[in-house]
Amino acid sequence: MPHRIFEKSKPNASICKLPHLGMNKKDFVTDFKRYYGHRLGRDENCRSPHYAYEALSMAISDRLIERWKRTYNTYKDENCKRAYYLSMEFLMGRSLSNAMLNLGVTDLVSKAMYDLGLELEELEDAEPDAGLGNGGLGRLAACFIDSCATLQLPVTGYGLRYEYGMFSQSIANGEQIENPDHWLKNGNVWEIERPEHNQIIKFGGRTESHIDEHGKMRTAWVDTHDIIAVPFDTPIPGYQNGTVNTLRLWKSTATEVFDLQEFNEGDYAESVAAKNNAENITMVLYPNDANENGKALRLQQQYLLASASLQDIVANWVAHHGEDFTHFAEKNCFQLNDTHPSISVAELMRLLMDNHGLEWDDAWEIITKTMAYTNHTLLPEALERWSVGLMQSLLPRLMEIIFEINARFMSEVSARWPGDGERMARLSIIEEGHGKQVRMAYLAIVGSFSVNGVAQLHSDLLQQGLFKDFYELWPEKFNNKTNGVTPRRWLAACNPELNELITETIGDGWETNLSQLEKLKPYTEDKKFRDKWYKIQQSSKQRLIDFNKEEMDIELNVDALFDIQVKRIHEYKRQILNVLHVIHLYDRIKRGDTDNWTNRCVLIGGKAAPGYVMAKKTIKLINNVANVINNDPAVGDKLKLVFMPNYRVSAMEKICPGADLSEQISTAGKEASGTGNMKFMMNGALTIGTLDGANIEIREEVGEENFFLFGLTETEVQELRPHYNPWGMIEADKDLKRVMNLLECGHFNQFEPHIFDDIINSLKSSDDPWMTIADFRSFIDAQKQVEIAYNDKERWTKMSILNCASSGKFSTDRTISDYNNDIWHLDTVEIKDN
Ligand code: 26Q
Repeated sequence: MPHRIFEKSKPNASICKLPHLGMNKKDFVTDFKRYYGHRLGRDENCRSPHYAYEALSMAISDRLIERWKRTYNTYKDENCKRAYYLSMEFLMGRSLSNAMLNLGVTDLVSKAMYDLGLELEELEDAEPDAGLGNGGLGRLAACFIDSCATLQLPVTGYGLRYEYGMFSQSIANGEQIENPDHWLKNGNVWEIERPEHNQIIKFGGRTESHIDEHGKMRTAWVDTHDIIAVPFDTPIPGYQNGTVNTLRLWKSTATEVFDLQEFNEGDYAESVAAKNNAENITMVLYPNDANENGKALRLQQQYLLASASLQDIVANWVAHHGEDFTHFAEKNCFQLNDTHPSISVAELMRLLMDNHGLEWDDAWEIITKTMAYTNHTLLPEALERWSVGLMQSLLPRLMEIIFEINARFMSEVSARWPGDGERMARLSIIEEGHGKQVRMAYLAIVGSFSVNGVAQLHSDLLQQGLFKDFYELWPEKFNNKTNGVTPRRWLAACNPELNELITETIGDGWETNLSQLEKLKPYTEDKKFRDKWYKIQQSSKQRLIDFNKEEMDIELNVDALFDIQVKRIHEYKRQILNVLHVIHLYDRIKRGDTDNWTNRCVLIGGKAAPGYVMAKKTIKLINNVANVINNDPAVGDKLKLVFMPNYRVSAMEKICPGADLSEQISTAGKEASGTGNMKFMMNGALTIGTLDGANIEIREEVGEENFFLFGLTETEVQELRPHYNPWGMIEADKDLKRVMNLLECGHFNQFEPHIFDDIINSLKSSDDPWMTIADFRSFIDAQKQVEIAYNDKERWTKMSILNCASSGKFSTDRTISDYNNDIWHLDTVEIKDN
């Protein structure tokens, strides 16, 4: 009876036994044609590169899936310890070129497509970005899982499958317009839906206590409104090593049971509305990257991620080990990407106690041996807080557990510091006051065995400031893990020409052992090598020029200094300081102060959170200043200012190879790490930067003579703050005074009176938290040094090579090795050919 095959308890392996898929040109051509013609039903009349992209991606994806199964089976057979990276954001960008690189087939596929009359780059550009993140934190998660697979570590990423990712940005009249990003509208060849692993997520309702058959007090969470979380898996290939790990993203849908219930009660409309509500949870990524906004939907998203992922992992444990959790903590580790998934601390308690019968102490021991928390911000206003009232109504059982965690924690504190009520109030997970709030960072710290910052300065400042009391209590929990970026995407794939030159010079191996780039250092003295390096930089600049011409129809000169600042728009990142410098250069041109002039193109890109008024005004200012400068015939090629719209992962892949100068100019002590700084450095750009975040470590690695430093240190910022007097500084600096005059007289907003008043006022305010004016003089002077260096082509090229050669530390392979050695303690797993 064939239809019963799938009901047999023993899985039928024979249906999966297949010969290995071929990895040569001919096999790719055959598969490509079959997908293109048969699966997608297209022919030679099809004018869109989209289907060719899809057909090729299917052929590539097949090869990944083959290795994916082998990896899955190997992990299962080895019963190895696993880690889980829990993150509300995975900013993956495009998959095709990365998959080909990691399978080692880029060149042969490129030739195969060429034989078919197709240009590989055109197909790659047809892929939409998976923009499931805001910026640094989301892209870090993507780089991390790439490195985990490359290091053959059994790590799974867990996140949300937003229907709409980060909005796409366009500019009208100089202002940001947000357009919804329906990235899934043409389907997604890289994912596999796995309804067999659906999880039920509870919301609302109330709790009920009862005594169980053993006389123990038990709590049940009842009368809940349930939704279903459906997992979609994406393969994450390591670099040419046979490992393919998993990124599992949850999508919310309505439960049939629930619908039926409401329907039976006659509330048809209610039931349809409830279904919509359930499907809404993973509809859209919240586009703010700093300020918490307290929206119920966001809390629902966070809980969905935590609950679905933990239930998935616990169910898998029970399937293999039964209800015995004695060894759970030896085999599992959770890394929390900021506080966003930190409700996990309470959710794992709930699952272990309410669903699996563990006692509080046993469950708590598991939590505090498996949870690890990474902080990504020093801005106190960005620390997540949720109102107790909201939590009680949405997640009543979780709120009870958090109260209990806090009560036990408070008694620990009072045992250590008897009678110190102020300290207790400072440390409490519950912030008392008008509306009680849950401090999510404190919940994460109390529940975790490890707390880390993302660059040395950031980790130090956390211990001295934001988390000082916790550091005093548990110094052993605190550690630093300096960020990195994956050199596969951010050098090997995005800069093929430099890739080739590096490999022909020092051999391969640097892709997975980036400190080997050091071997380039002697070649700074080799004129032939320098010429090649310079030529490649120039051709990357030309490609960036072409990209800009395509996207916004502006002509740039390849001989100009390409000065680039791309990142989210935020006051602390000080795009305005960059603009002040541009206005100063413009002023010099207009004054005729142009001896030894260096032509410069200043490119700025980034998205503003839709509700962040100052950030949106900054975009408008950049565009208005650009308009005046770029249309002034007296300026010509001497200076250009361009706002590049819709900055995203795939744009950065074209931008970072074409940069001469990388702008990392945040107020010292505000940027936790930065990762764009590392991408630029790896591609040979020089940095102008403050002593902030990972800039400090970049400068240490490359040497102070190869880094343009300016600005106050974090300590100096603190010392100056009480007497900060921007007005006095403006009066004392002729150049600054002229720049401020141009702004204030409305030179850049002639027909839009007062639109920049807020910006001007905040610059001139002694309370300006970002102290932009304080760093103006030092920034201008450092920019002067940049010009002197740039005018000496040989010197600049040497410095460029040294920046790339010194970037080894900033590979996420190093970062992930550090996480693994200090926190996760996973064994590497070779993949068997099973
Ligand atoms: C929180 C609550 C509600 C809605 C949104 C958020 C939210 C979302 C994203 C808060 C923060 C973020 C993202 C933060 C982020 O990207 N931080 C950056 O992390 C990088 C990786 O560690 C660092 O390099 C940057 O310095 C840091 O700014």
